[in-house]
Amino acid sequence: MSKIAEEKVIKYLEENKLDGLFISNHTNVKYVSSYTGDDSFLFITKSNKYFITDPRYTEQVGYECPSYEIVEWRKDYGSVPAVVAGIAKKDDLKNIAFESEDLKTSDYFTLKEKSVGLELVPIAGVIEEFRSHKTEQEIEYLRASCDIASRCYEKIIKDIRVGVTEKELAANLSRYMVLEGSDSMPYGNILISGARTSLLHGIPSAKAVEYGDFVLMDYGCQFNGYMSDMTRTLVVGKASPKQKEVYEIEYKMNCDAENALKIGASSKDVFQASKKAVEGTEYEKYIYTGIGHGVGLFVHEIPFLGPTHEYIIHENTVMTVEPGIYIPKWGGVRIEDQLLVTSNGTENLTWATKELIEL
Ligand SMILES: [Mn+2]
Repeated sequence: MSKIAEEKVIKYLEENKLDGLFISNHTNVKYVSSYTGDDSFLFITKSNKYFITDPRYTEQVGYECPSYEIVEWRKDYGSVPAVVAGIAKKDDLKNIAFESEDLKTSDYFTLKEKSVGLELVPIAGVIEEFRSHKTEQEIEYLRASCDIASRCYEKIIKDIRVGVTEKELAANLSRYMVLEGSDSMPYGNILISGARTSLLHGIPSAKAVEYGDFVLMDYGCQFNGYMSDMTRTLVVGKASPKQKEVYEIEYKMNCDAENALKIGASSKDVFQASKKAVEGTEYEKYIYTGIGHGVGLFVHEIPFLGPTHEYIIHENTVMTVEPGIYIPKWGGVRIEDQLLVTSNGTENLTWATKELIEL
């Protein structure tokens, strides 16, 4: 990835007559350099590539990013923006771009103060757009990440029973993903039950699972940094008629949206398709409009699906489709798959069953 990503950055600099790009967004740092650590920055100029970090990471950067010149910001400059200003002066740069949606305001002011005469050009969404075109290797990692998450659905189901708490189940789920091959730390999982399932991003609690509860699991892991994100909802015991009805509508919403996801479709098209099954029912008022997002080195990235987004879906993007129905104080159902958009439709990377399971 990094080679392709770097080439795209260099080409962007040339095309836009920029002398350099200061990359502060952590996911963009990872994407461009293949670095796996934290707290680091890139400064790519027309003649050099600087990796700005501190002694906690210098050895690791030497292994992971050997083509970069490492700059320890504490040692010679005192702050990260001071490094950028100093290098710009040393290398005689006239203008540099920075990530305006990411750079801290205080860092921006420091950079401005220390780089008199240097033009600072705000850019946004540029590397994010590069990231939405997945390479073969990225797709392979995303597929592996989804495989792990799907395998763990089969495992966690066996642990779900009356009396076990949401936290216990969430801990088991994380453990299973590590044992199945995910990177060491899966990100925070949503595992909630009963009426709490209407909380879109509820946090696992000490509540014990009860007979008749929905259990909603929205989770995923990383494989070589690449993320999976899936949701399944099941019923502990026999589903009530209302649970069945809501599940069926939601299931249809999920399938309709996935069928609408294809090259050339807009975010709005997919959203409209997702609504068809719920329109005119009493549950229409309980949907949420954010129904999907790209996934890669970060869990929520472009393109986003919803009525206010302008994205057009293209080939080799990997994204989730996750409409849901959330009824306050009663419960919610969400089914989320992660799909690869291909030249002949989509491939669902989340192969865990989405038929209603009654445990
Ligand atoms: Mn999601």
